[in-house]
Amino acid sequence: MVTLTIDGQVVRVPAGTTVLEAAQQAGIDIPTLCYLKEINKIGACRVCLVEIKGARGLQASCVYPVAEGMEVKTNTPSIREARKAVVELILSNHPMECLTCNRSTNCELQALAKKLGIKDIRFTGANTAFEPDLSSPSIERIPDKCILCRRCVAVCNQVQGVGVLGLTERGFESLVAPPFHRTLNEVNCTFCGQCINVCPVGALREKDHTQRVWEALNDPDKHVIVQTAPAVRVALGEEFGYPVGTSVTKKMVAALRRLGFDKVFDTDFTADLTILEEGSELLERVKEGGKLPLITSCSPGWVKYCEHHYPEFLANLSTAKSPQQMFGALAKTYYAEKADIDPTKIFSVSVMPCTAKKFECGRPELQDSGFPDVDAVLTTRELADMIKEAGIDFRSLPEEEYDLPMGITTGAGLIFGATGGVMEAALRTVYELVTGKTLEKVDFVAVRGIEGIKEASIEIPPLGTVKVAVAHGLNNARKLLEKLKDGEADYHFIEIMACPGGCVGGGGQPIVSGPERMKLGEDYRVLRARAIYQEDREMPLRKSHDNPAVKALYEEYLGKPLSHKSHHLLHTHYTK
Ligand code: HC1
Repeated sequence: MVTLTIDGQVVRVPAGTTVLEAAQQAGIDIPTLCYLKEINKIGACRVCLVEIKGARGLQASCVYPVAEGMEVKTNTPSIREARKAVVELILSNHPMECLTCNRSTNCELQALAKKLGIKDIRFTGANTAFEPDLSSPSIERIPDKCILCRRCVAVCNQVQGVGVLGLTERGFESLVAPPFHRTLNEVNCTFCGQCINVCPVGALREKDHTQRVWEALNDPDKHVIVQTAPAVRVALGEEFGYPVGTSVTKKMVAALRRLGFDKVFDTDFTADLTILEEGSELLERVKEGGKLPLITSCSPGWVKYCEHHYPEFLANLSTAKSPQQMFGALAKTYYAEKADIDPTKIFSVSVMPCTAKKFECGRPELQDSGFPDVDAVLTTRELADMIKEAGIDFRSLPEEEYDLPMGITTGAGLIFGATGGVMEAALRTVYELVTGKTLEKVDFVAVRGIEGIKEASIEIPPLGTVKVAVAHGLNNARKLLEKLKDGEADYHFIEIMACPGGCVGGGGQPIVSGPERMKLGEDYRVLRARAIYQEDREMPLRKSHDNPAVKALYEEYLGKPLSHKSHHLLHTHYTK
């Protein structure tokens, strides 16, 4: 341990701790901008400057390690003046579009300017104008607003291992962009949106689908239905002041009705259906010597990563469509027939924690109803914007239930939203399908949690030992696939989710700012996942094959898992 003083307060921290982290542990607030806990520690923005006795000039506390006997000051007139000048310089080259910026009131630069008491800007920057990149179906880059903090570069390269963003050029021409000034659509971007989640300003944002949804809602000829993904319900509340990790499922349903949706359904219903199809596919491959390990394909960012970087594993991907797309395919077929509605009049919206879902819904492989299966994809943030725009007082809403039949779900469908959830849901079903026995302990805790790669073995007689693995975050996916390629691991079934933490950490979720991440005692994705598992525990049904609405769907419409009709509507093939 190392003992130092910060602002006269004695602090003891482990060796290797930075001055910023030590101050934080002592409850002393040092402002930051480029720093992002566990992701970006580069001392680039110079906002976290402090005075260290004996050191020359002011030092960036986010990269300065503590030392025995060190004396630190964090709040002197010269430190405050230096921080102010740093932020004024950034602002001198920043578009003053706060009134219309999508990050207004949720912008770390705006908050910092306020916190530092900046009322005038003494400097004039070049205000270099860059072309916005609106090319991708999921993510838009507005480089004029970029403050070169490089958080997005760190998350894209180190956390996701995708590496399509980097710093180019010099001086006022400096730019964070894909190589050779290509657009995001021209490079191997997976559209995971993790860059948006870490951007402190409005330089990265999702492709807006709110206008097309408003138009559909305002059209009396349209029957507008909505599905909500598992992870949305445990994060939406953050946009309305609830603590991270609060589940607002039933208020969300009420809000969607007040927005004017004709039916409010749940993606968890088709998550249950996915388990029936994917579980059956696993058993078929095991029995018939098909390609193993079977790898989940419900995360579109992962599928795109696989196509770009590991096409040799495409045959391992489950042919089962993602729950979003299964829902879309059924909305304009099964539901349209059941509700006696002309499918051309149905407008199908999904609310997703994910930006890549906007790309997924446009994939040509995923249009099997004869119409666009999903017409619009709102992120959790966009749904919150619409609720606010409609003047709905979210916190005062009553709790309401989903509509029938595609709102009937189980805990297994719900846990899809956290890393390991698809695997756990599959094991709950596969065990009972194979053994014919009731699974008494449904919690497979070995596949839960935030560890990057999780492995487990489960005895399923007469199949024997079933070996599974779970990876979340694309860098972890890469490590796992490399192990497979090197023959260092063998599994029957693998779950891969593109986003760290799984969908609870999706690129369309409410943004947890840098300062908030420091203040939260735990990883925000762990808190959201805990809310999911809590809700799962409280569900009357916790196994997908027990879902009565899924059983009815098979009886009335699909026949059985992997039937001809199931294959037509619910399965696809990804080929390179
Ligand atoms: Fe997900 Fe999925 S779990 S991919 O993370 O399989 O986005 O929540 O909707 O489709 O169900 C996302 C979440 C989501 C699908 C399901």
